[in-house]
Amino acid sequence: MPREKMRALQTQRLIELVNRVYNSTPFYRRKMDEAGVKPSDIRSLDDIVKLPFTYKQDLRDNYPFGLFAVPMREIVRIHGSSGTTGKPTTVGYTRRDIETWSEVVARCFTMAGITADDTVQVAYGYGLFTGGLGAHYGAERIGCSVVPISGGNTRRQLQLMADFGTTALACTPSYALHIADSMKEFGYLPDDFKLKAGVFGAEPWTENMRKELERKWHINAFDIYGLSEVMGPGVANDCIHHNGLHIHEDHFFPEIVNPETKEPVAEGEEGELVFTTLTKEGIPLLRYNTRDLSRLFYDRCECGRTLVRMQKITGRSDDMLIIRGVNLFPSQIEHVLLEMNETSAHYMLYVDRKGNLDTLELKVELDESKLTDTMRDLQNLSRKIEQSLNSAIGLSVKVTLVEPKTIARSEGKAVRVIDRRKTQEP
Ligand code: DLL
Repeated sequence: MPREKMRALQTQRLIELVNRVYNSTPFYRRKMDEAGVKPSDIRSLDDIVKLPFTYKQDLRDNYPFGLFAVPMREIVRIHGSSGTTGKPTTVGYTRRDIETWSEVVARCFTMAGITADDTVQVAYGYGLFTGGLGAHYGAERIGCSVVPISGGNTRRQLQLMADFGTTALACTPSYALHIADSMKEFGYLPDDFKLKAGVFGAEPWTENMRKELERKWHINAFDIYGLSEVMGPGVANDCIHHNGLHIHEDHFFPEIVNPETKEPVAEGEEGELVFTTLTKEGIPLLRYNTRDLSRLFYDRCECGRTLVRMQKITGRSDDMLIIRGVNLFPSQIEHVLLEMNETSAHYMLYVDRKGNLDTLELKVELDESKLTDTMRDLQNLSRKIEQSLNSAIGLSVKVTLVEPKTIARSEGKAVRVIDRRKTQEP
């Protein structure tokens, strides 16, 4: 679609959206009234800057369904964030939202050269996480043979991949690397597989990691981006030129803003990626600030697509970590420790990548008043903390108890996380 035509479509959809949410969602009506903006003030795409931003915190504050814009009888699916500590975020889809979602994921897989002749193994987690079902519906929409194996059980992943002649793998890049590195252990060689494409996402990964995956699997590896609040996977994907990710901007209107001032940046400059969902019905979002850092490029891609491209995500403007595809804020760990009240609140979280899988180790200082001599007491306490963390954040964490005052105190902003994965990447 020529860019002018796209802008006209986006304008029409934006105007319709703003009127719709103002009249259907008290949250947006209040926010717009506070900002002194009426639906009639939005006449062109440039007027979007008049609208207030929406943040993850707004979804938490309105948990579970406060931002839904339709009655529950129109909601056919609910997804949510994995963490159970604090308030999770919940998103709802109407039947039409599921159709749009399938359509955009189908477009992503098509960019990766996937057709109805392909067998797609979906090794993203199925469940409240949007990865599994999102990829599933998109692949089915194309007419692929879909293998809904979900994440984990690496031996079985390899076995089915070989037996079924899987041609495309959809999972996180770190899991794809882990499966590749397990081939030898389970007696497989790359030639035992018919894999030709990988559609990897849900966590940041580098160009080097792409090369490594392509070399180990003999495939072309593609980057799929998305987030549950906006839809799930399928917001953007790169084409065979791997020159940024094409955003499905007829559904998700992107902006880049300065992380401090929240003002739009000049074209091509880095900043926070913001999306307005132009067509979503269940939980429409006005100017949702993802906190993901990227840049936008509007020039035409060699593939012929006119869709705007976003640079591969380079990081985040907040402290959210992504561990094996699970989003984790260090504050969730702190919350569990404080709630248990068995240790001090001084801790340090170490993130490592061992054999391509992320691992977490938490060092926590014992509380002076609760010092104990016996080894058994210490072991019981660390096990108890490990269990609480596991049920709260859905990730296993190795807990090591250390003596009081042994964790370095910081004089400025506390450093609570040491992410050693970056330096270990292939
Ligand atoms: O991770 C949706 C998804 C599933 C995308 C499967 C791709 C494939 P959330 O759990 O809500 O949703 O996490 C969203 O993950 O804000 C980014 O920080 C990060 N993220 C997702 N895809 C990429 C990617 C899903 N391709 C958060 N590159 C986002 C870098 C990514 N980061």
